[in-house]
Amino acid sequence: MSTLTNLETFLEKYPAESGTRINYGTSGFRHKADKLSHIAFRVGIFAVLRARYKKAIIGAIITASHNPEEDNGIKFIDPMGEMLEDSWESLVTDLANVPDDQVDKTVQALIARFGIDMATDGIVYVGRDTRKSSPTLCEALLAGIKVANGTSIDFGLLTTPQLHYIVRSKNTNGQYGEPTEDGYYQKLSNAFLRLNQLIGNNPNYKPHLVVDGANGIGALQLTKFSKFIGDKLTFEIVHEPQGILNYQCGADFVKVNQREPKSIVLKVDQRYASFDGDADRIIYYYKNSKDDKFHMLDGDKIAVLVAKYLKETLAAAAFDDIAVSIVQTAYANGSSTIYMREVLNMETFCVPTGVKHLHHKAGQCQVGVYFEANGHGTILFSEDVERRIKQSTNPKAIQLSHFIDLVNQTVGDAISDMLVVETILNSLNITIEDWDSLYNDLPNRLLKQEVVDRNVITTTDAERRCVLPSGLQAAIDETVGHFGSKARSFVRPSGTEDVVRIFAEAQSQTDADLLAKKVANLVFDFANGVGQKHQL
Ligand code: G16
Repeated sequence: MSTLTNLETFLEKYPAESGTRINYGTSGFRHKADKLSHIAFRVGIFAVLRARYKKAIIGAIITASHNPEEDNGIKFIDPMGEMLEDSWESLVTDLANVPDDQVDKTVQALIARFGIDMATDGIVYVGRDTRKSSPTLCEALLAGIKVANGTSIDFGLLTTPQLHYIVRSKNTNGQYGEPTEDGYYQKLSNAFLRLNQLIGNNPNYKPHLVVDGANGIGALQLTKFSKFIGDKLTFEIVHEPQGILNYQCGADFVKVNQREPKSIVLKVDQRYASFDGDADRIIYYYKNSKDDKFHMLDGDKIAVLVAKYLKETLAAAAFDDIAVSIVQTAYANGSSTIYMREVLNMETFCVPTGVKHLHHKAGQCQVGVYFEANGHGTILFSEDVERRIKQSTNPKAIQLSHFIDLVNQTVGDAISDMLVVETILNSLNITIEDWDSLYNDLPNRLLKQEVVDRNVITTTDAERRCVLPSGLQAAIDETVGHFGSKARSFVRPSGTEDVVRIFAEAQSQTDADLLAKKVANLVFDFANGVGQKHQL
């Protein structure tokens, strides 16, 4: 007998489309929004099973983050605010893609396999970004939760990291923080104000920042947050209420195009930051007074700044034995890795793209700093390190203790990361130009290539080598060989967009651009490219 209520009615309302298989990718389900209603409905059912299985609250956020406005997506948040456990990704992919007449059977099989007690609570916390399609998908998700006889709490508009924070806070009975949106602002603002009071106002640091919220949720939530810190840090928030999400603005636009958002005119002596569509990434930039040009400080530069600060502050607090390690992906700029290893003397790790991989590795370190080059990252403190720091009465340890509270340890968080960067610039008494000059990025270029089926490309070695189609890696190696010893390039199928990504790094920007185009053309040839090849 089915344990679901009114399933047939809702299957009629949210029928599956045949032919389009949608996988749980780098960051949940992502696709054109009009293809996702039945997925959202089934995700609702699945979330209740997951909550019952874990005997804890589960989160489900509706967002496609950096993707264009017409896309949308749904991602789970596990009880401690972490990403959905790997082995359950394929289970939800199956449920999302079976024909309508097999939904019940698939759900009953999951219940039996995991011994899920359908009589217990199945509570799901729900949030969404500002996309026009989000309310409709949210309705489908809530319907799924109801069909599985679960309980939903709909928090409405939230940044993705806010929902991660709320889920963890609730599941730790408030130990991590108060499990509300206001609780989030309270926790971060208290930590920020206390820490900066201890640091004081250093002369080279100006507490004002221009923030581009990608025309999305980040701008709305930062406006609310700013009231909690008053004039201790002021913002000019760039947000066009009628503007298109992520269009010619936002962290991904800035990172990929290596330029400021179209609506911003850069001024010297001013710091700028861009969030992405759900405010889990941040990129800094400014106009350099010496060359009058745009300069970008991406996730790698943020990781270096954080690592340098932590290393120095831990030493000053007499915690020399606590190691800070850094987790990056293949996209990390070669110069950043050299700086981390050779100047900061830190251990670095390279893992596949996707916050879940970085988070997992960083969780094995005493202090794990992880940032993707695209500005997605955070800092994890092991329980033991956190306990030692919080117990110490050393003045620097007290600062570190507030610093820990400033970090959203559940996931990368643009608002929290911004407060971390601002605090460190103040603490080190440096300008953004000083920060930028810690090391020089190797010129690089990111491209996308459309192909008939991106899954024909498979990779190994943390995505740095391509396994299939056969012959592609050898052709990439041969091409890279013509660009000097510092050159490298790799390709990988995106987990969030229907494209293959191409990364190239070389001694000069001209070389990096040319290498990327050549490798994109190889992808076109070996993997059934769509559209036009690059003119060389
Ligand atoms: C998501 C993931 C990131 C990843 C990015 C791009 O970011 O959380 O870890 O770097 O997608 O992934 P891919 O290259 O596979 O498309 P976001 O900000 O879109 O959620």
